[in-house]
Amino acid sequence: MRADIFCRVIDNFGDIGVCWRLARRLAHGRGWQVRLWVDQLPAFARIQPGIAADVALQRYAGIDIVHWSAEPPTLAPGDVVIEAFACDPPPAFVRAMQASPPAWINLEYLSAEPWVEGCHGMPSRRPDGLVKHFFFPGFTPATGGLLREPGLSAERDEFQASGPAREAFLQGLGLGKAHLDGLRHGARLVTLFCYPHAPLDALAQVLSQDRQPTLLMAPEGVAPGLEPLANDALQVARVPFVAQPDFDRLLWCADLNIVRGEDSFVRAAWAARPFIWHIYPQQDDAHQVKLQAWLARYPAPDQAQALIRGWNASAGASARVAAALPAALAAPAWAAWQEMARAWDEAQAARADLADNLADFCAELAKKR
Ligand code: TRH
Repeated sequence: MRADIFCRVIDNFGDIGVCWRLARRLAHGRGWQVRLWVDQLPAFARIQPGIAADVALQRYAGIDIVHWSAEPPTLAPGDVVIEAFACDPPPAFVRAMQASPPAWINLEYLSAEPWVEGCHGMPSRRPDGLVKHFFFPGFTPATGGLLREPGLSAERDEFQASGPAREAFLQGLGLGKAHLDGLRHGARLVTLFCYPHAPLDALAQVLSQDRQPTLLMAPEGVAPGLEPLANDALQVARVPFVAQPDFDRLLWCADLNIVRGEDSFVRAAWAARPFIWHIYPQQDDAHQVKLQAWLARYPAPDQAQALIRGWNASAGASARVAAALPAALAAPAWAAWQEMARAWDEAQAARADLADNLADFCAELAKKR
């Protein structure tokens, strides 16, 4: 199969993050020839060292990468066209699709809302006769599933079982001796990848007064106001932006991950450790519905649910986090949350992943053509 994946970067790194993972899964897992069209290469280069931010055509990890500029190159469509998040491939490319219509997929945003099941896989015929199919990621068998590499659980479990592997990895990220010593002596490791409106004051207030010390690791440029909030009990360390596999490993290292968007959220689930989701804010609080839908499928203890709701509250987030965080980190909630995170990962890992589901779906469409 030859596939074209189209990615328009709306904001931050999630759009390209999802597309890049999907491209690798289809190319490396299914042997597809993948061409990834990206409009903003600098965002791509942040999460994948080695990507040139100013090149029209390049090849990386066996995948062709096309700069989707105002005047994109003329290339014949493959057997499958995947547009991420309704990004509308270039009109000339769509016209060229008429000659031999490919399987055309609109990969939607992830949501746990029940209506997704009814819309997953639905066709939509256009006036020009081309048919687009909606493909919805999701948490249930009636959806397209979630991106997850085969062998992930085994690799993660081996890594998490090895103290020296964690230490060597963190050292490689630039963590100094004092911080590594702190972790060796029982400091809690928390990663923080959040949006600018996160209730950091409350997070810092609780952690800096806790009996167990914390090392808070945040990527460069995220939550720039953290450092002044540190004290003996709450240490702050910066990590550079790293490629996705290392970002995943960082999440595997932590006791608690604070993540955001869509892709880091899924990867925190795959760390099989407790995490707080900072959901991407939408107009009119539409994200709150998505958050509730996910929490209904994430059976964390009440204290953890209260914390996640508080973290995302449109008003009074700091007070709610200050009240909820100590309870979520204390017994018995913390142990229950840890156990639940492992069980939730295991349950999701038992399902086929999004790339396999999508490849099978496209193969079925191809048969019908
Ligand atoms: O960056 P995000 O906030 O992105 C998105 C987009 O803004 C999008 O428009 C919006 O609709 C969506 O959120 C909900 O969050 P996300 O999805 O978690 O993407 C971050 C990506 O960056 C993810 O693929 C992991 C990657 N990453 C690295 O590879 N290395 C790193 O060091 C870091 C910090 C992140």
